[in-house]
Amino acid sequence: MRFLRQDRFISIRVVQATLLVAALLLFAPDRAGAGYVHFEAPHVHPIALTPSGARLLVVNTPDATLEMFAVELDGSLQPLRTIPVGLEPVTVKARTESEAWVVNYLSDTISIVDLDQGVTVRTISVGDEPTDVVFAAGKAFVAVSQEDAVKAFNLAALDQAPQQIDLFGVRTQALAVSNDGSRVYAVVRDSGNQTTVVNGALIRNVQLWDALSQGRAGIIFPRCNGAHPTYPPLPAGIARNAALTDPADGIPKVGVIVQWDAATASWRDDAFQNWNPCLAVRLPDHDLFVINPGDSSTPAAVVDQVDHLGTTLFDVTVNPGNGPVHSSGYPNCVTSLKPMACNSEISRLLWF
Ligand SMILES: [Ca+2]
Repeated sequence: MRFLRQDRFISIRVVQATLLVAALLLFAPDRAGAGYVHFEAPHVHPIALTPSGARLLVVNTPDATLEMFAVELDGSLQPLRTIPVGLEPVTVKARTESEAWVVNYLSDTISIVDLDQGVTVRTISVGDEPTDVVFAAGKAFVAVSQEDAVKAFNLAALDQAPQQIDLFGVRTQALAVSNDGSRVYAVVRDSGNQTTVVNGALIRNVQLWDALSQGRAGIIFPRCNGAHPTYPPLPAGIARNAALTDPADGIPKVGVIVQWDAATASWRDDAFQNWNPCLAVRLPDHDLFVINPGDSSTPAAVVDQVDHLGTTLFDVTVNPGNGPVHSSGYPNCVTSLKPMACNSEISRLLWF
C-alpha cells in the first residue's frame, strides 16, 4: 500500500512537472533564432526523471542541450542547468542520480552527462542515427536506427568496440528492459504489415526502359510469370471523382496494393484476388525483438521475436508493477483505399 501511495504521488509529480515543462518550452524565447533548420529528428524518450524523482531532465532538441530542473515536493520545477550535448538529442535516460545518457540523433553520438557538475564528461560514437538507450547486465544497449541494429557497450570498458546485434527489420526505434533485468526489448519502427505493391507497368506488361537502359542502370524489370487477375473493383462506398479522365473501363492503370495472406500463402488485393504470378518475394514482419543481455563474459543474443503487432511502431515499455510489455504504433491496416482507418494510434499488451 505504501508503494501504491508513493507511486501515485510520483505520478502526480510527473504530470505536474511535464505540464510545466511544456509551458516553459511553449513560451520560452526562440534562442535558436528564425534561421534554425531542423532535421525532424524523432523524439523517442525526450523526458526522464532521475531515480529518486528529484530531478527532471528534458532534451532541448533545437538548442542541442539538456535542460535540468529540480522537482519540488508540490510538483513545481526550478531550472537548474542547461547542459550542451550533441546535435538533435531525442532521448535522455538517467543511469544514476548523477549520470544521464543523452542520445544525439544527428551527431550519431551519446553524451554522458555528469548532473552534479552540469557538464558532458564523455561523448561516444555509436552509429548512424541512434534513437534510444537502456541499461542491463552491466551494459548500455543503444538502438541505432539506420543500421537496423542494437549495440551493446560494456559499461566497465566503454573504449571497447560494442557488440552489434542485427535485427531483421527497418529502423530500430525504441528499447525497454524487463523488471528483473533479464531481457531487453526492441521494436523497429518500419516493420511493415506484409503489404507491398504490384507495379502498374508490371501488370500491363510494359517495360519502362529498354533493355540497353536497364543494363546501364543495372536494373532488370521483372515480369509476371503467368496470368494475373484484372484490377479489383473499387470497394463499396468509394466513388471515382467524375472530373477525372479515366480509361474506358473506368479503372486507372496504376499499381495495386496487396497483402500476404498466410492462410492461402498468396498475395491478395482488396477483392482477395491472387497476385502470386507477379510477386516472387516475401516480406518479414518482425516487430518486437526479445534480447538476452548476457553478462560480462557472455554476449547478448536475440532469443525471441513477435510478429504482426502493427505497421509503424513508436515505442515499447514495461509496466513497472507487474511486467507486461506494451508497444504503441499504427495497426496493421491493409490498403491505401481507406487510409483514415490507419490513422489511429494503438497500444498492445503482451505477457511473458
Ligand atoms: Ca509489423
